[in-house]
Amino acid sequence: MPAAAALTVLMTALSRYQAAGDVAGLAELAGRLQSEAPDSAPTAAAQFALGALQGNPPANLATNPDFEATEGAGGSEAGAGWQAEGAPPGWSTWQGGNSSGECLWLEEEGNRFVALQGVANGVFLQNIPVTPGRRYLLACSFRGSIGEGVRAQIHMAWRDAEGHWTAEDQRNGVSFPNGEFACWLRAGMIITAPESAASGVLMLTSADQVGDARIDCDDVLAVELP
Ligand SMILES: [Ca+2]
Repeated sequence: MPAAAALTVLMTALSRYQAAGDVAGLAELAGRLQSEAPDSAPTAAAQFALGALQGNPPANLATNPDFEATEGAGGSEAGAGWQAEGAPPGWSTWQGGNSSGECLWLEEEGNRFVALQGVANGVFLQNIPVTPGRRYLLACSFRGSIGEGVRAQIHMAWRDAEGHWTAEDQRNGVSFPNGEFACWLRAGMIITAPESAASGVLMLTSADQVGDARIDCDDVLAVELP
């Protein structure tokens, strides 16, 4: 199905599910369309699902999702190369060997957020316990400079009960659109935990940033859908 047609189908069907308050139906449809829909469709699906959840929102599984907490453990559960130093409580940072940019925790007008600046391959990440077969809605706010060729995402990868990467073909993310964004925008997606997964590794990623271009992220949401 062409991307535009998939999006039209998605929006129409999601409207019906939302009107019925059928969050499970929303998640099912979003999961089926995710592989063929454009980047904007996962965000639309997540927005519709959030709308249906209003009044009875599930708990946010992310630790320190708004980056406001300044006390507590420095990093999320460690993985190879994860850095806790300088990261907000609950979060770690990671950069690939080819990357020498900055993973920043900033404050502006009383609001704290994180930023990826000049990274060839940089990530803020944290571990989130998941149940195999359940669907999860991930979302975050973003703004900044996302030039052509830059790939920035909210992304989920999977680890098994021993902490090893698993189901690498079932990791997925939704890309932030390219452009210059002074205001906060929202991106989101719905994803199903693979059978072998004991935890998800929620990532805010950027790759191939040029110069000192910076992408900011805030207000992460990770909820298990009904
Ligand atoms: Ca914040």
